[in-house]
Amino acid sequence: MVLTGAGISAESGVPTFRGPGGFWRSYSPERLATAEAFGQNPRLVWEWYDWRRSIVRKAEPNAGHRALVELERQKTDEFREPSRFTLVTQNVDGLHDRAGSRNVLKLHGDIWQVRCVGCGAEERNEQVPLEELPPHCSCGALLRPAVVWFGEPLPAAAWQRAVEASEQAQLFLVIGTSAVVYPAAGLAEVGREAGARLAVVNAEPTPLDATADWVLRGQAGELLPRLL
Ligand code: BV8
Ligand code: ZN
Repeated sequence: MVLTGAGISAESGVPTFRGPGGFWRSYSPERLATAEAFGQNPRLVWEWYDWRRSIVRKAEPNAGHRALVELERQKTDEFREPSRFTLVTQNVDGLHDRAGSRNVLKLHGDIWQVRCVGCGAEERNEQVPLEELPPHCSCGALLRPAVVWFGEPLPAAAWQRAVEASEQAQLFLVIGTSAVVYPAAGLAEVGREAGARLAVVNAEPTPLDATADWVLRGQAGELLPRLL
């Protein structure tokens, strides 16, 4: 079981949330990644996502993403049961998929998906920059990014599968996350209670370090290939 956060995409040039480059203009993600902010000012929120989409579009998966693809291939071939390896991410950048990871569980949605606030239609939108800001659905209503904002529930199916994988894990690998956002960060506790060993790979200390069996301090792009 692997849980990743923004740190695994940092070496691809994608800003993390809470790091030095994490803020945008004078707003914090916690202020912009909310339904309230979108309701008040959909244009401003979409300007933020348009900017992030333009950065993600230029980003390439890094050695950390690729090491997880190789780990998945080994685990899957070795046991010939795909369920022996589960990759869960809090990231919305889609870099795990572009690196070649299969069935990535996206707990916080996908920056390349949009959803109509009126009719609920969901579709892929890869326009960079967006042709219309904010974009509208063919039904006339506003489109929103199909990501999970603060105060919103996580997608039930992905969450359920992430909990099941955590309960069955022998090894729980947490990579590149400050582990402050719940319920995602709580998966490590689910794993430990079910008997998993916990390894944290992160550039800075996290609240999980105290209960981890191993803490690897450094850059995921450097440590994961060595770990592999
Ligand atoms: C929910 C999508 C309920 C949008 C995101 C008070 C106490 C506890 C909890 C709460 C509280 N008040 C509110 C809550 C709940 C809240 C929460 O946890 N808040 C936190 C901030 C306190 N959670 C929610 O609201 C969740 N929903 O609870 O709903 C509910 C239930 C039922 C019905 C209705 C409602 C929803 C949370 C999801 C929010 N959406 N993103 C978008 O991306 O635009 S969260 C956002 O944070 C991203 O998804 C991101 O992935 C996530 C976590 O951040 P990280 O990935 O960890 O990134 P960060 O920058 O923090 O850290 C990066 C780390 O990498 C650092 O440690 C750094 O050192 C390290 N690093 C950097 N470079 C490298 C590296 N490591 C290795 N190598 C490197 N090169
Ligand atoms: Zn619509």
